Amino acid sequence: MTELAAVKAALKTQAVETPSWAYGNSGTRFKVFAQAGVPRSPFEKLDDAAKVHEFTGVAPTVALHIPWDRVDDYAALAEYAEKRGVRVGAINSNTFQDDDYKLGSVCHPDPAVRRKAVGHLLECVDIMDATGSKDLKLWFADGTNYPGQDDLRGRQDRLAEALAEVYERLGDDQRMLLEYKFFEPAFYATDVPDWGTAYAHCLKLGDKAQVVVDTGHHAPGTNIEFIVATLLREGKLGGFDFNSRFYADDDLMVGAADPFQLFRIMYEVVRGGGFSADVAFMLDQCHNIEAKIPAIIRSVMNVQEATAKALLVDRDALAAAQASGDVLEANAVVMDAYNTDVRPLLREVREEMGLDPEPLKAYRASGWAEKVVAERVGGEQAGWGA
Ligand code: PSV
Ligand code: MN
Ligand code: MN
Repeated sequence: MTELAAVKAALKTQAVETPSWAYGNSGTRFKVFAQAGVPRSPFEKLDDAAKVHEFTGVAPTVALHIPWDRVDDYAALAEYAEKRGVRVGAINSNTFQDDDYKLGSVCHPDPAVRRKAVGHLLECVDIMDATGSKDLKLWFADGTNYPGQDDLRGRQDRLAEALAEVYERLGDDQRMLLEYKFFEPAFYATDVPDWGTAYAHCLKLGDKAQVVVDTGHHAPGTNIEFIVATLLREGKLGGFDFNSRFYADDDLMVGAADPFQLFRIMYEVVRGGGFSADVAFMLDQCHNIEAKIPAIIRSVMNVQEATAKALLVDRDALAAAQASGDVLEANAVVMDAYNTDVRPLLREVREEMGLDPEPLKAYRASGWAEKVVAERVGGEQAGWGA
């Protein structure tokens, strides 16, 4: 295989998971601008996700969020997805929306609240069993607002105990993906604030526990690719929640704010063998003012473009420059790849996959947006507050 053929082959195998909550209405705490035609049920979210896969060819799975995507029959939901050419991806738990969770969930001082939270996580594993999902994605809003509010170490002990119970319940081919976030909603101390804390818990739990890197969950200036390289080196990178941030956890389209950062991250993934390993490339975004399906298609394309550029880095030339201490040349090799216009290459890849080379144009011409606006009246509010 020529090198370009290998790059194309890799791009064809890439899979980007889209989040069910990105298809519904969402907003900030100030206002939700409702859009016409948004899904009214988890089934309709899958219909929209199937469209993204139809036009991109690389978005075959959809992450669910419980209870936002609660249904009576999860096996039927999975079957519905499969009939539309997609599958259920990660099951995202939600231990942050009930009044009971004011002081936390699995770290709460009251054992009764902890039990309720663990019960929810175990229910999520039941849903994984019913849908064939392989990943349980855990993000905890747990933390404290004031020094002295609770015992920092005690909360870590409670977290470890809860995680261990859920870990025991996982099947052989199921994983637990632990997500960290440096602040919010708690402001003084967050119980899983960084990759180190997530890593320490996952290490103790075992091979089926891995860390999720949500690109929006870091302080400004954080070198995320270093974290990616380190986790991959340790075999503990479970996946990504991709999105973009300008200020905090903005959940904007991945690759919009800083496409160079996304490229640097994808280079470390390629370099670390994560591209062919079980690293899940998930989106965790909300589309508050832009049309949702086109924004998700655009996001998938942004991931593809960053990946293509990462695959194009001339690693032999880079290694030679690094070994000889040629700082400028090493940087030039990386920048050459980043500055390559990979859009023609991706158009070719799509044509070879039997797709329209222009997914956004093809989606717009398909009439799907007009059809759902006409058919779906009274969309549900997905995401926060659903
Ligand atoms: C909250 O910050 C958050 O965006 C996390 O990143 C989760 O992955 C997501 O919500 C869904 O629970
Ligand atoms: Mn996330
Ligand atoms: Mn987030």
